Order: sequence, then structure tokens, then C-alpha cells
Amino acid sequence: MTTRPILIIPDHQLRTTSAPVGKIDSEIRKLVEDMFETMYDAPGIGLAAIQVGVQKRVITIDVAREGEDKKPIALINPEIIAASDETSVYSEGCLSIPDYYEEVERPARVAVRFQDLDGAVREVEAEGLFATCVQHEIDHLNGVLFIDHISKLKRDRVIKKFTKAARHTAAI
Ligand code: GNR
Ligand code: NI
Repeated sequence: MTTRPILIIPDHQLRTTSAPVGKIDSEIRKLVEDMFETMYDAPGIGLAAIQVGVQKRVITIDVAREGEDKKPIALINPEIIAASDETSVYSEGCLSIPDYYEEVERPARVAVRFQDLDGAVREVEAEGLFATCVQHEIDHLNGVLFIDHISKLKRDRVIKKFTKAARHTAAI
């Protein structure tokens, strides 16, 4: 297994829409393996393929707490098919926006349809941190970041900070 570099804002790839996965072949299975490795290494509780530069609708999640058994879940072509009216607020972070946290309000419960690694269509009802995380990851597949759900003032401030930081590195 291999970790892959995580893209940081303002990398424009993070603003693109990822394409549905067709056949779940060895390339997708290797991608999922590397995503788990990258996510646990970071460490993070979720990862979308676009965060490692792959524009495909694949996410990995493990919201098990430290000391608990690992609970890795890979979701391919995930779709929210129902959301509760009730909302909850979590302080969110993102591996593509390091060391920045802000409260985001989202539906407290969602039903998600997805394909597993065998291509079987499954549905899961998510609540708590899992519900927040799966919505955060599906947002990534649509080029949406958690900062899009906070005030424009705060969003502009954090984008500016990371744009400045990128200018001071060799990449830009
Ligand atoms: O590791 C992560 N923690 C987190 C905390 C609250 C809400 C969402 C997340 S996802 C984030 C990893 C990440 O950036 N996934 O895209
Ligand atoms: Ni994220």
C-alpha cells in the first residue's frame, strides 16, 4: 500500500466534479487501498478521491474512535437519497484545508445509496459524525468544500490565507 499526496486549496482540481465509476477494476481497488492508507496516515476520518487528484466518485470513511476497532467503509458512486429536516452542527475540518475548523450545519441524518467494492448496490442510514462525514465527502465529489457552508467573510479570509501560502512555495 502507498500513501498519495493530498491536494490543498486553492488547487483547482478540488473545484471539479468527479465522474461516476463504471467497472470496479484493479485500478479502483488499488485507489481505495491507497485512499485508506492516506486517510489513516493523515490522520482523517474520511477522504474523497479528488483529494488525491483522482476525479472519480469514490470515498473512504472510518469514524471509529481511537482505541476502537477500525471500521473502514468504501463508497463508490454515493448518492444521498433522503435527508432529515432536523439538522446538527459539527466543527468540521478538511485535509485539503489543514488546521482550519469551523462549525457547519447539515441534516442530522441521511440515507445514502452506493456501490460497494463488489459492485453491489447498498443503502446505509447515517447519523451523528458518520452523517456529517458522508455529506462532507459527497460534497467533495461535486467540487464543494465545507467552507462553502460558512459565511463569505470567513471563507474569503481562509482562501486568501492559503492562496498567499501557496504563492510562497515553489509550486505556484
Ligand atoms: O478528517 C476529517 N475530519 C472531519 C471532521 C468533521 C467533519 C468532516 C471531517 S472530514 C475530514 C477529512 C477530509 O477532509 N475529508 O474530505
Ligand atoms: Ni474534506
